[in-house]
Amino acid sequence: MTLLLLADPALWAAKVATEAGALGIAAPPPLTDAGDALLRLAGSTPVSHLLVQPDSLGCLRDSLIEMTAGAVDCPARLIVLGDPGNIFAIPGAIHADDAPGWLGRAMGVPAPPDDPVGLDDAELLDALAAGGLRASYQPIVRVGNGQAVGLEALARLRHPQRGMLAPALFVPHAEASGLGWMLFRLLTAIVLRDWNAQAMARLGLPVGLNIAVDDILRPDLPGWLSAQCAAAAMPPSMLVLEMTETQPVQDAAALRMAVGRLGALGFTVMIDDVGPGLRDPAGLLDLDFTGMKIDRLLVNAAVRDVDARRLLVRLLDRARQAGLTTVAEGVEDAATWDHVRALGFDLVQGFHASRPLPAAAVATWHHAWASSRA
Ligand code: G
Ligand code: MN
Repeated sequence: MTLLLLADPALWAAKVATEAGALGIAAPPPLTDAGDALLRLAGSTPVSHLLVQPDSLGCLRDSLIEMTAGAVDCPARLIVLGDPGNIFAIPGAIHADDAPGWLGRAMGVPAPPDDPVGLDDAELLDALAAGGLRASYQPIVRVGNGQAVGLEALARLRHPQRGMLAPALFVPHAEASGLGWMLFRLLTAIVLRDWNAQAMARLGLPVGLNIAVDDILRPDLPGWLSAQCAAAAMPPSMLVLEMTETQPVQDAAALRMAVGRLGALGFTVMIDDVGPGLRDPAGLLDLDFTGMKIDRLLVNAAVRDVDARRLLVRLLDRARQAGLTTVAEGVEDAATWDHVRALGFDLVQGFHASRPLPAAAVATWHHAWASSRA
């Protein structure tokens, strides 16, 4: 149980310490501000509960509510201190009462059940119609010096009863029933809007979108993407397509043409989720991809396991020979970071740098991360 306290210490520190003490939990030292809370939630050490006084949330209010709306990006739940009246009601949060024992009661409120059942077409369309599709942005940083060099947009879907859902619960089904291209276009529109409305354009951070092989092969993709970027005043070089080989590539010549065409228009195309399951590393790496992202399971296995490390080193060598930028995914701690740096990776992504963030929180993370490394 790791608690955080974001509230006026004069009002809350002693009360919270008494309640925590009765539960045998260490009293959380008050955070300095909402930015501090955001960084703690974004870090790899899991936080169980964030205790907040609503007026301490400041301009990060929506981001902190979104990050705690479901366990997809971070496990923390929000406990709202003080007056449980309607004015400060935060949807999805736990509102503490003020009778002795309130902390134990608030922490005892069960989380929504983690239902592994995916959405069918009708449920997906309902959630989309309700405006539930959004993107979380996970920073990608240079392993040598920690510089932030980009973001990956990860699809999330807010479900009216089940909270925020991970893509595994709706993307595979959508793709199987022919809704994958629609979902890709909707998410692209959200990312382009976020890129301009939030700080990403100003920070000059390219953003990655996941795309299925079927969609990368579509003849209308390059024109559609170019038009969208032009309308959003986003240079194509700021858009990275991350292609996952979920189906074996049937037509390597067609894929070569498609990747070449996107590259000629200025888009970056990476090969994503590379791991033991990749069917034909040599064949794919001969195409005009600009980078290769190694799956987090392989990255973490390689820390402990000799065979996994051998495979990883072989893939890295091939990628380097092909001139590809290499990204290690799922780097959760300093030891793994050091390991992938020693292996020669260019970039890393994972909880050690940051968990996926709401768009409105990227600038706060970027500023704090840069200052902590200065
Ligand atoms: O398995 P796959 O690579 O598809 O998982 C992607 C998901 O993994 C993302 O939705 C993201 O939330 C999560 N993720 C990102 N970085 C890390 C990390 O460092 N550790 C773990 N366990 N999950 C991560
Ligand atoms: Mn990806």
